[in-house]
Amino acid sequence: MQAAHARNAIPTLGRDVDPDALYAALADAGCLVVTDALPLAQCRRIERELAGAMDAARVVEQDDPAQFYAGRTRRVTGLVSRSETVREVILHDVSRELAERHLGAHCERIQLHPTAALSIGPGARVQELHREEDLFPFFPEPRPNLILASMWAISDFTADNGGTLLVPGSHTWRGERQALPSEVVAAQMPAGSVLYWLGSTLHGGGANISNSWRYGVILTYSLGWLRQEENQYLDVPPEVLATLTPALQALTGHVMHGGLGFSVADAAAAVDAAVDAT
Ligand SMILES: O=C(O)CCC(=O)C(=O)O
Repeated sequence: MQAAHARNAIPTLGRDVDPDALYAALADAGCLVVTDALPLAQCRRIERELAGAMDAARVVEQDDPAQFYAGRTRRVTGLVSRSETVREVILHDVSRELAERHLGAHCERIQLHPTAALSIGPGARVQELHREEDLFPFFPEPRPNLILASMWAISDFTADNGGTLLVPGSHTWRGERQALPSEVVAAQMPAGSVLYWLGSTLHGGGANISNSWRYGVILTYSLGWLRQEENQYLDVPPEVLATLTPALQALTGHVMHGGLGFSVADAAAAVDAAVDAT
């Protein structure tokens, strides 16, 4: 009875909890909320830094149910180049601790996968449940650990305003098993919290039946030798790359992974040297 209850809930822990205990909860349920991870002042700074891009984002008013992305949503990618505060959040201690535990044994270094600000507006429908690792169908199931996703709550997330839907426990499912409605749980968390889920966990954006926009920032990490979902080589051009710390330069993937990724470009060579020196 207790196990069934645990499977139907997203574990929620504070950021002062020991990283091993955080990862144990994440690995067990396939998802985890960590509260009080980001001061509200930083949430507001992210909003300000991305306001121009979010205002300019195209909002599809006429929803097409066949589309992966629901209408009445705003999506802005390329966040490393757009927001200094997002750069800090990418390097957040808790994310790095969890990503190292989930991915570190299978690569020389982890990397950033996609970055996006996702805002779900009033009237938006639910998104189809999916797994981040669906982009890598070439691995037989069960797939190795490939991806860790995080969703930072910039506004409060509720069951009514499009809080991300998760299927706790679905990271252990095989084949075509579909989630029953009773197995789907909305992440409800105050602004400043962060939701983590594994690449094998079913999830999707929730429907927004409220009057306000839900605002989240998704930052995903993957094994350092996988093709990144977002093309960071183009989205972080050399002039931006030169302004990043070595740790962030390494995360964007502009550093060789073993023998992979050599280049004649001065910028890439300088980054390799800077990272080697740390
Ligand atoms: O917006 C969300 O809560 C989830 C978004 C998502 O999973 C996606 O866009 O692939």
